[in-house]
Parts: sequence; structure tokens; C-alpha cells
Amino acid sequence: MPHTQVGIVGAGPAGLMLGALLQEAGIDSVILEARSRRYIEHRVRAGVLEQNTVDLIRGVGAGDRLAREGLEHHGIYLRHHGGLHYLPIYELTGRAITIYGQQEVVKDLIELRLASGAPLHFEVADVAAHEIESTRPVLTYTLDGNPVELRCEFVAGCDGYHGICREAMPAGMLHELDYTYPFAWLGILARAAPATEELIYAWHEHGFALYSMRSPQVSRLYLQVRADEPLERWPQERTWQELELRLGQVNRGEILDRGLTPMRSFVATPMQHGSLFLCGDAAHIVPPTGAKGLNLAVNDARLLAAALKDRLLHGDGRRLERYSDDAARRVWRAQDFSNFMTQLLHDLGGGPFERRLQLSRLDYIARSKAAAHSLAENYVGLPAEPDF
Ligand code: RFL
Ligand code: PHB
Repeated sequence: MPHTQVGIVGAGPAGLMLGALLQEAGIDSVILEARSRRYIEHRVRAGVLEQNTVDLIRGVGAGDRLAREGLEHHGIYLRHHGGLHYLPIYELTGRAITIYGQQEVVKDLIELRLASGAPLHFEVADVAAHEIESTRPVLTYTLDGNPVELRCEFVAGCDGYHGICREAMPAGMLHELDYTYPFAWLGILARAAPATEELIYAWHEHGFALYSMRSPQVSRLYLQVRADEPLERWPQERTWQELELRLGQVNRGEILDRGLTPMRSFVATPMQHGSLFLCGDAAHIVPPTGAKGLNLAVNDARLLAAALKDRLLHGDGRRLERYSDDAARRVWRAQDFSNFMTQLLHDLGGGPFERRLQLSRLDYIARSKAAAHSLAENYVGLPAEPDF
């Protein structure tokens, strides 16, 4: 039976980063991905990388294109009633964020992996995890029509919210907490130069809007919409008009991609059982307002790689035992921050009193250095060590 030290399910940011960090430590792994390479390299998702994430990508040797094409940002705008307030994140924290599409991170990490010759299989079907309570767990799957059994020492479930690994934990083991917001984001990617240098997070009577970007030629824009509204209710002209109303001047262009994102908070703990460890969206989801999902996924991979290194190279299992506790601390900080940003800026449906409170909070952030600093240090990402 083929064998590897760590069987990794999923080639999103969590799985690919974990694979890269293990590879660097001389630990072998096999990555199994259900989708095609083309599909995952073109899936439009996150765009804001914390400094911690950028440092990790550079550290594993996948940072060349990021250094050339990533857009370093030193602040964000908060907008309401036509007025823009600039939050100088770099000035407040000494750290920056980088705008670089998630699919670009995925492309760079795939290229690094394939160049190293380490196994990464696409279009793998029927992945299932067995014997996870033993020290010799097995992954079974179908590759090119052939059934495979892969014996592992550890299994990393990096297979996202809809993956199979979380479900492989025994019933009743997991404690799951969630909250679903009664609205969604309509996101578009457009071939248009952004009309702003920094991201704009906008409060508006009609609801939230966000002006983001991918490059000097491509804009990424989001609108708060009703959770039950189909995409057909948002034809191009209505979408652009609403973006202009909520964000002020917007440059229009050909729409390259469009999608609806439900707004959800979810945490499943413990993120480990026996020989199975969960990383990233497989264990937690945050609403995108705080721009934290990808960064959390990569941080889980960092913690798990360090713990596996201790265990596999030095026989020290202490960090592995507390992996879930260490990872969950940052997950809950990000949950709270993402919830704060969501509650600050969206129409939550609570009426005029609630909306007036939001404006007072925005005013407080604009006037108080302490309030601005708190938002800035969470947004840019708290330092990786000591772990929050
Ligand atoms: P992923 O990226 O979902 O990857 C999981 C991978 O596992 C594969 N898979 C399987 N493979 C084998 N067998 C199976 N049975 C499998 N089931 C699934 C999947 O095909 C996939 O390739 O999870 P990962 O690695 O944990 O990464 C998490 C991030 O993708 C996610 O948190 C972010 O995209 C969230 N997010 C944002 N995060 C940020 O940090 N900053 C942002 O600005 C940001 N903006 C966003 C976002 C997510 C959004 N959407 C669409 C949900 C904006 C949006 C609109
Ligand atoms: C994005 O550019 O896709 C983006 C930026 C900031 C967020 C969420 C998404 O909070």
C-alpha cells in the first residue's frame, strides 16, 4: 500500500501552504484535490493578504510574482453620507496589507509544489478518511479511474466548508457554533481601472458596499443584497447604479465574473481528533467583511506544520496536542472582528435606532486614535507570535 507521512485533502490556500511548509521541513505529503487545476486556478475569491500571510508565502519561496504584482496598501477608507474617512493602517501599526487575488496565491503555490516534484493530484474522486483514531489512518480515493489506498501517519482536512474531513469525525464529537446573516454579498469583477487608490468600505442607507481591486486594470466590487434574491434580479445596469449610489464615483467596465456569497459565521471545535486535523474553512467560516478567511486558513497551516514538524522530526507531540486550542484563539479573534465590521457597516434590519448607533461608531473611529488603532491592528492582522 502506498504510504506518506501527511495525507492532505484539498488544494486551497490551507492545503497548499501546509504542503509547502512540510516540504521545506523535509516531511513528505500527498495533496488530493477534487477539482481540476484550471478550476481552482480561476476561482475568484479573496483578495486581501495580511502581512503575516505575505511573509509566509515569501518564506516558502512562492513570493516572486506577489512581490511584482501585489499591491501594497497602507490604509482603507470608511465612507458614509458622501464623506470619506481615511484609516491610516500603516501609520498606526507599522504593517501593511497586500491586494493579490486568492487564485494567484493558489497558482503560485501549485507551481512551487509541481516544481519540487512532490505529489499533488487533481480531479481525485471519492476521497474518504478511515481509521483516524489509529496512528495509521488511511485515505481511499479514485485517481484516473483506479481505486487507491494511501496509508498516512497524519491526515490534514483542508477541504473547505463542504469537504468530507469534518464529517469523518465521530458523531457528537464536534461542537459547532454558527450564525447566518440575513443578507448576502453580490460580488463582481470588472475590467475597469479602480476609481480609488485604497479600498472603500461604505455604509449607506441602502446597505453596505465595498470598492476593491485586483490590479490597476481590474476592479472588484461588492454590494449587500437580500439573502433570498437571485442573481437575475441584479442585471448590469441596476448593479452599476447601486454601486455608484453607495460608493460615489465608480469606473464601469466589462463584467468578467459575478457571484453571490452568503454571509455566515461558523466554528467547529476541536479541530482535531486522533490522527485527523482540520485546517481553514473546513473548521471555520467568517463573513468576508473583515477579509480574514484566507488569512486564517494560512495561519492554521502554519500552526499545524510547526506542530507536525515537532512531532515527526523531534518526537515531541506537545504542540500537536494543543493545535486546536492554539488555532481557535486566532479564529475567535477573527470571528469577533469580522462580526464587528459586518455589524458596523451593513443594514442589519433593526431600524433607524440601530443605524444611528452605527454612525456614532463610525464617528468614534474617525475621532479616537484608540478606536482607530483597534480596528487597524485587527484588520492588518495581529502578529503571528505570540499567538492571539
Ligand atoms: P478552500 O479554498 O475552499 O479550499 C478547499 C479545497 O478542497 C477541495 N475539496 C476537496 N478535495 C478533495 N476531496 C474532497 N472531498 C474535497 N472537497 C473539497 C476544494 O475543491 C478546494 O480546492 O479552503 P481553504 O484552503 O481553507 O481556504 C479558505 C479560503 O478559500 C476562504 O476562507 C476565503 O476565500 C474567504 N474570503 C476571504 N478571505 C480573506 O482572507 N480575505 C478576503 O478578502 C476574502 N474575501 C472570501 C472573500 C471568500 C469569498 N467567497 C466567495 C466565499 C470574498 C469572497 C466573495
Ligand atoms: C476582495 O478584494 O475580494 C475583498 C476585499 C476586502 C474584503 C473582502 C473581499 O473585506
